[in-house]
Amino acid sequence: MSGNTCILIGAGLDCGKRRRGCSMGPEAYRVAGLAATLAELGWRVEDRGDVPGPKAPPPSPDGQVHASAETAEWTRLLADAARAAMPDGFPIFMGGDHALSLGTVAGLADHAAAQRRPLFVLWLDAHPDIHSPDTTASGNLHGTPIGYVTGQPGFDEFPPMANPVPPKNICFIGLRSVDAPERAAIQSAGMRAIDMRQIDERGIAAPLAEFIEQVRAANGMLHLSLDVDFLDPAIAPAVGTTVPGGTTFREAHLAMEMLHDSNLVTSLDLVELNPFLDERGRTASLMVDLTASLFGRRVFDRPTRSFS
Ligand code: HAR
Ligand code: MN
Ligand code: MN
Ligand code: MN
Repeated sequence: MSGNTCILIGAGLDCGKRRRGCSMGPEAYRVAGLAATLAELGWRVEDRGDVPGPKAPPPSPDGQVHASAETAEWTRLLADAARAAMPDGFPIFMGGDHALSLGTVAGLADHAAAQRRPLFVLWLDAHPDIHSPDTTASGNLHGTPIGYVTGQPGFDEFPPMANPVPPKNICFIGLRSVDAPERAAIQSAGMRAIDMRQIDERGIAAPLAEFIEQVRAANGMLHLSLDVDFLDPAIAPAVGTTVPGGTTFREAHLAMEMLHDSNLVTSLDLVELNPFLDERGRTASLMVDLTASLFGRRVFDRPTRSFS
């Protein structure tokens, strides 16, 4: 992990879908002790508070695509926040629903381009979120960030993506709910897409190690976008879109531990936590514990080994 300062940025946007509650996410992470947990691991922690959303959320007639003007404004604000934070440390964007990644990844891509380094994105999620406003059937923009950041058409209301992320630099892990246009997009672009069957057959370590080696070989910066529904709903109930058959407690921690050891991750989104749906804070606490593994919590030090 690079540097020794992490920057907490609350981004309680709740407009990427219709069921509300993700606006409470940033506060839930604070209550669950994210800052103290990172400080115990030796990190300097700076909490920049919450990005205020659009001042007067532009009214969106509830048509086919939900709240697109408001989401576009959040995209601008979060891209600015990401560009501003990167020179100062490791930003952790506390969501908020997954529509926040339209902004964070756009800003991170600008930063990486200025550093002349490629940006890679690891998308831990039941869903690939690769729709565009033209292909979405639900009209929920939290299903579109990968479409936006790879430069797909249809995002006319949004800031133009100055530095699109090449599809080959993206890796999905945990997929188990994929719509037909999404499957076509992933296959035609030849993207790395690890579904739950592959995890069942190979474990999570081998495919993750392959992606880590790709990032390392390219001297890339690596953004991790962690959707609560990557986890099995039995251990992480606080999410609007539960999909059975998700990753286990240890699969998720192992992924975080390997990513820590890789020393390649430079930024993190924590998304889709809906505290209104939680059970005594257990999902928020699990997300904090996974973040702790990413930032170096371990049982014992061990020699580096390869998983492939
Ligand atoms: N693919 C479906 C849609 O477009 C479901 C998207 C759900 N997205 C999330 N984020 N929960 O991963 O509506
Ligand atoms: Mn700054
Ligand atoms: Mn998602
Ligand atoms: Mn999801």
